[in-house]
Amino acid sequence: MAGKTVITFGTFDVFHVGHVRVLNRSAALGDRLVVGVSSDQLNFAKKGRNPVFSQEERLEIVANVKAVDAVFIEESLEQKRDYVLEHQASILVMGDDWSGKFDYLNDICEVVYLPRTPSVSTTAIIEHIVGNS
Ligand code: C2G
Repeated sequence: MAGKTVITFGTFDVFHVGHVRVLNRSAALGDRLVVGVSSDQLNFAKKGRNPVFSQEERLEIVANVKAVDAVFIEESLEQKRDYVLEHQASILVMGDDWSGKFDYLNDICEVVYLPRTPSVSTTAIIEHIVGNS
């Protein structure tokens, strides 16, 4: 496959500007951007709550972002190596809340952590809507 493939992962629930920025910045690091969208089950395991939007809805939203070339469902955090190899990615991008956590994949790809957009999060949006802040 010609060019550099970038891969990134996330839940992308209640899609917001922090999400679109990390996707744009990820895409700018290569020629093709592939995104693993966390399954509902993985999200529940990580965060202890169900996402607002289902995995099919989140997948559809992310697939329709201009910077994104391909999407798939991420079933487990432990399968990162398989996903990187399967999609022939040469760069793995994660938000810096995961800093250092995926350095062990350095043998098969470059691992880049990007700073999060300040003051926006799915949790804050949900709290705002329910009137807690
Ligand atoms: N993000 C950001 N700025 C924010 C919020 C999120 O840059 N204010 C980024 C995160 O750093 C991540 C992406 O947007 O790169 C998706 O964020 P989440 O949906 O919160 O992703 P997460 O649940 O951490 O899932 O395999 C790892 C997981 O799937 C990552």
